[in-house]
Amino acid sequence: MSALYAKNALLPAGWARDVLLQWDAAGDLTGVTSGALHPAGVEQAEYAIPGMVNLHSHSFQRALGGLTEKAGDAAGNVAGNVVDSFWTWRDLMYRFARNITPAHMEAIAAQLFSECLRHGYTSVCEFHYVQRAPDGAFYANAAETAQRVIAGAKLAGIGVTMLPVLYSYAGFGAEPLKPEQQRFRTDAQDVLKIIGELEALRDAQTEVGVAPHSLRAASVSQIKEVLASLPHNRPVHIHIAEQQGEVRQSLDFSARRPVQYLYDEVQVDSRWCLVHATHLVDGEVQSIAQSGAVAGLCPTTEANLGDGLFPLEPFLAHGGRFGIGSDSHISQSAVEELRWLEYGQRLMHQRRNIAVSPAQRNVGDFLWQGALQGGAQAAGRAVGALETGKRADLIVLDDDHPNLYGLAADEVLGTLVFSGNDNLVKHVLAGGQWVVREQKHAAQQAIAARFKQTLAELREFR
Ligand code: NGQ
Ligand code: ZN
Repeated sequence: MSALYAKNALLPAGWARDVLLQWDAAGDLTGVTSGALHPAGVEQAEYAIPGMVNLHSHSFQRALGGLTEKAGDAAGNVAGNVVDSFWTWRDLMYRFARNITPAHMEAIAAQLFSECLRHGYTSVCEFHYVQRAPDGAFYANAAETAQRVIAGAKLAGIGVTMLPVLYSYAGFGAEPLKPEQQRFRTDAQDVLKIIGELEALRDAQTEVGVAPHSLRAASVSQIKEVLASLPHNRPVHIHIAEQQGEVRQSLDFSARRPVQYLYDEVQVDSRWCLVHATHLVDGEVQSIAQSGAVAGLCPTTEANLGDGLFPLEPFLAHGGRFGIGSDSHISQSAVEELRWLEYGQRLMHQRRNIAVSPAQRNVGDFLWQGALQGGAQAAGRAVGALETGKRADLIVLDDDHPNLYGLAADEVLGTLVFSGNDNLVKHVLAGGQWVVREQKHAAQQAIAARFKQTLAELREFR
């Protein structure tokens, strides 16, 4: 039995004092007792909060971060007539994905996930679609690349929900895939086969769900085919309504906007995570909120790609559930996602303190707790709260840092999310293991060395 004694701990009902947290060898919390005495020999922390869930990741894109920030770089751009967009970024990303090997994917995932842990994420949902070899054939083992990403997660020590992607078309109406999308090609049976292969890897740190890539890349009948055979209660994630262009294509094809089309055709419930869901009309906001699905918001990537802003305020007013993801990984910080989520709303509405509820007026607390709940639901794992039976996933904040000096507990998350750029995540416990100590990941050097070697190999192709 292992334990931590927190002078202040963020529990589901809010901050509590003098909390004894205990967990077993399997990494599950076995006791969360507030108002406890400090047992001799038990490590003490000033502030402990639950580790965050990163509900949307394409881990390989970590190796592309920062390299797409030059105007007119993409195929099809004409000098002097440069319109860079989500779609031109996507061309660059496809080009980057061409040469990546399974070993690269593992090395990148390990690096990314170690960074995520250092910045407060203890779980990740991997939306995994580079599933074939560069020539478009499956590897001998169809689940090869998914297993490599899971191996990267194990090396880093993060909990993972692997979501093999259904990806058959280039656009609505079964438009044939482009040559550069052939590595991503799966049909419903392929995806079910991969999920079957991954079954043996499921454990307390590893869940497996599914992800129809988008309504562009997967048809409604395929989605139904997969869902009919998917084991019960597995998470289902989909990209939806990220770009205005996608909304127009959906209207042209189905006479409905993407979210409306999805809700008309498929029974969307609390297993679902709608990633981005940026461009919504009022009825769609209500549909998502009422269905219990999670809106998977990725503010830094959505800003980076020029998507738009999610209508958070009406969504919350309808009781909508949300979580955060780092998606393309131009940021690996939970703090940055939450800060941008709120700042996007302030800029849009020209007001302050928007992500709150009648019961929770502190923006930082509301965002952290909300993203924990939605993230845990989207991950389909017992995470996201310091309570008995949940995974022992927590962050000890750096109470030596001047930012946290002399704060009341209910000022801590506002400070964490909105003040400064130092990383206040000091120690991280994931699945009952101390994977980060004094801001250093346990395997940081070895993981980084392998990642740099991978970058050297991949950049030869640029
Ligand atoms: C992806 N990323 O699958 O990596 C997508 C771009 C697409 C984001 N949507 C590709 N951020 O949507 O077709
Ligand atoms: Zn995505």
